[in-house]
Amino acid sequence: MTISISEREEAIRAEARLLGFDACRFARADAPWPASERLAEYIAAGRHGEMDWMETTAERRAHPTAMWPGARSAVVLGMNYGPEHDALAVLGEPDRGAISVYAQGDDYHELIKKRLKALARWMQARYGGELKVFVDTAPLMEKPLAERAGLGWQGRHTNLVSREFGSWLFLGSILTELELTPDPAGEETCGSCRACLDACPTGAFPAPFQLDARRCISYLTIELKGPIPREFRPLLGNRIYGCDDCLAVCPWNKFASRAREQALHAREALKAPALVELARLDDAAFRALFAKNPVKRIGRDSFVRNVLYAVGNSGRPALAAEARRLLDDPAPVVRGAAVWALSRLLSPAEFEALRAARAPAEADLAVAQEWRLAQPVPAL
Ligand code: B12
Repeated sequence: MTISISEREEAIRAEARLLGFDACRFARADAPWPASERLAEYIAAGRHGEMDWMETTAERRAHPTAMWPGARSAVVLGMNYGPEHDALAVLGEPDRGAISVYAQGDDYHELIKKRLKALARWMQARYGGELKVFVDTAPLMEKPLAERAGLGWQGRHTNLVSREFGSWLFLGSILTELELTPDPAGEETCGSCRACLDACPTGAFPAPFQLDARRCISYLTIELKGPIPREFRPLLGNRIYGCDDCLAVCPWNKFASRAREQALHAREALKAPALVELARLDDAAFRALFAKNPVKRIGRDSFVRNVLYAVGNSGRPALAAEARRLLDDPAPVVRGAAVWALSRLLSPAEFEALRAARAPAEADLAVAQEWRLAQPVPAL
């Protein structure tokens, strides 16, 4: 029996659906695209900040065939992670931390990779051909590939927007040697809307469709090691891991539904955790709270750093006791953030007394600098 081409594509789509994917479409992997040049410009302008891996993999990342010359087609998969609650509501609760929606459930990397591998095995057994699977961490530009396959289009916030799932869609891809029939590409349908650009608390979009990661709260709270530059700290508010502002205001979200995949639903403990509890996490408690969750990737010290900036922005003097205790933390990045938080919560007189008592004994240069530069603010 011969299988017609569209039967093959339809069978792959059906299998993807069974495996829990919400979208599955096909693109040519070997056609040229403008994304290569744009990636080069982005890196030349330094917009990747300290994500050195973007620079070191730039050549392979520029195009699917630069990474794997055998790639002919891409199967691009989407998984809906739409929240059931208003993602921005927690921003109005300054004594609680805002963890971005993508990180409130299980780690999507593990989940999607497992399913991509299952789909790849199924495809190989049926249709043969070499294939490779990708989700997030490999040097493949997933958003332009998803746009080409027609899952949606890259919106002004640079993420892929879907007519069905709004801005809440994870992406994963399988590259294959098979010649699959491509679907029509997505067409940009943002109209004159600039809600995402205006919503960004740090002005991270130098122009529509372009992001300067160095100003993006997602980059600052997740990717950046060491102290977050002082100018951004007040703008973080209570965002302690990632940021959803540009995604959450996208009007296309009105068509979105709650994630079908239960593992991606928000864990109760991560919807709006109290800062006072997060500031008390030691390494073991951190790993237990964030088991199988993306937050664990940044480690306890960077996380508590973020929590302390939120404590400093909380306007709650009662939280100063937590920051005071963390002045003795072994991690310099935590001690430095504790200094900043205290400069925002204590009265200027109290802070000056503390500075006089503690700063001279600080051996770490970066933390000593925090003591020097801290400017106590009277009351928020
Ligand atoms: C590096 C990275 C980041 C960095 C940089 C993000 C960025 N926009 O570059 C940081 C840490 C900031 C980040 C943050 C987030 N990320 Co991220 N990230 C990636 C990663 C690994 C690579 C992205 C990349 O290639 N950037 C390089 C630049 C050059 O690409 P670009 O922004 O797409 O640039 C395009 C536009 O600027 C456009 N362009 C440039 N000039 C012009 C001019 C015009 C006129 C036009 C029309 C277009 C245009 O062309 C460029 C090429 O396509 C991908 C996974 C992957 N392997 O692809 C995930 C990925 C993009 N991230 C993802 C997510 C979920 C997030 C966050 C939402 C997480 C969060 N809640 O905190 C935020 C969103 C922030 C934002 N608005 O982008 C998802 C996005 C899913 C989707 N629906 O799009 C991805 C695809 C991971 C996945 N597998 O699901 N991320």
